[in-house]
Amino acid sequence: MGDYREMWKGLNVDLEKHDILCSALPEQFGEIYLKQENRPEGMNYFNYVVAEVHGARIMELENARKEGRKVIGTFCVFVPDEIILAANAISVGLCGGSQFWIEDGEKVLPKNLCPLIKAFTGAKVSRTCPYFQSCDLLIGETTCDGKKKAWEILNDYTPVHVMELPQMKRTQNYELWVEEIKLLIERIEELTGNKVTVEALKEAVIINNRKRRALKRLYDLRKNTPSPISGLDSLLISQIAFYDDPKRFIEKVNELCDELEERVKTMKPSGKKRIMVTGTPMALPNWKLHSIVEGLDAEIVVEETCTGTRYFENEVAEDGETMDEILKNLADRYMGVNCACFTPNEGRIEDVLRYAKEYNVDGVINYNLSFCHTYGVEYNKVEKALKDSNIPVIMIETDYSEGDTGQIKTRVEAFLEMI
Ligand code: BJ8
Repeated sequence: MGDYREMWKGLNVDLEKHDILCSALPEQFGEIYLKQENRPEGMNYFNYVVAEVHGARIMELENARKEGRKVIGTFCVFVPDEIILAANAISVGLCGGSQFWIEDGEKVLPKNLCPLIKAFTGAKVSRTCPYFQSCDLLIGETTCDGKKKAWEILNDYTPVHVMELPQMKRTQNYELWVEEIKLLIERIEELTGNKVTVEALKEAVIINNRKRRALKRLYDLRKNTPSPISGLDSLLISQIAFYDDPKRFIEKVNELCDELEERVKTMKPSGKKRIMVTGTPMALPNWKLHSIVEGLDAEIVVEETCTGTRYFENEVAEDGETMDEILKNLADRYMGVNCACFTPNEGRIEDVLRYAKEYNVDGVINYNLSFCHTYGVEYNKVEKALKDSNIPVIMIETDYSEGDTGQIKTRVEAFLEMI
């Protein structure tokens, strides 16, 4: 990592604390990622992105800000990146996947709350995440209760614009979402001083669709037996998708896919159990479940999560010619995301069953972050649907701490033996 201390200082990062955070990551990454055997060459770019996670990309954001561009932080796949891009601003998905931030999060939030919320709040409160420190605006959403209320606290530290996400999918809910997108446009136009034009929005739709297509191509390659890429590596790519430069990211994912296409021609069956993970997202650097599972005789071949299929499935229709048409196309695509905060949410059950078949999985791990009630309650339906289709499933509920790693390993081991 280059010397970025001056830059971090300028961003009001707590340098001392940040040093502690930065010292842990290379070792963790080395242990989990670099020790994997036979990784594709194309992963070198993504290794570099992680090595420079608080360096080169932050420097790019800094340079863009010096040129007058704005940086906008998001937390949910419902926030339409197209609007941010069309206003010539930069969107960064803010990670909340580290145990490091929990302690500071718990200073302002209850302990019995989802670790993702505690971690991102802790990252801001402790001033140890240069992405947070680079943001000119955060965009929250009314998804789960914990996030909804956390915005009020984050707003004490930095401006937050909250989008009201409907929780049902009736006609009036689609209409409300279009109105919310319009309000977002107003807020972002005001912040950036740029007009979101039809032309810019059309272009942004195309770029974001290309990104979705690249990820879909990667995931489709994982349908091969064996998968030409580990679940760990695929997860890392999904996590990086949230904050990397979109055009470069598309190029690098496609390069990697070219390589993987060659690989599948010569790969021999490994006999490893094929696993689908479904449930709550895994924000960077949460690699806990994947490293446990892939440390055993199994490969994760698909994630039905927001750091997986929910991020890239379904494109925005590109036939919109007027602002109203494009906004309708955006609303249709985003309202097609099947998050457990919706009721009913039958679409997610259909997705889980479809992926189980498409990716030819031997079993499913339902991953639930502690205290996530929407996904926790929805497990009842997921389990029933999978059992009715004779697909084995287990529920793993956990947080970011390492305390239960041994116990999870034992449970997954027993599950793999059984399936
Ligand atoms: S679209 S999954 S990114 S809300 S924060 S709901 S884990 S208790 S992240 Fe999400 Fe958008 Fe839905 Fe996806 Fe549960 Fe935690 Fe809430 Fe969470």
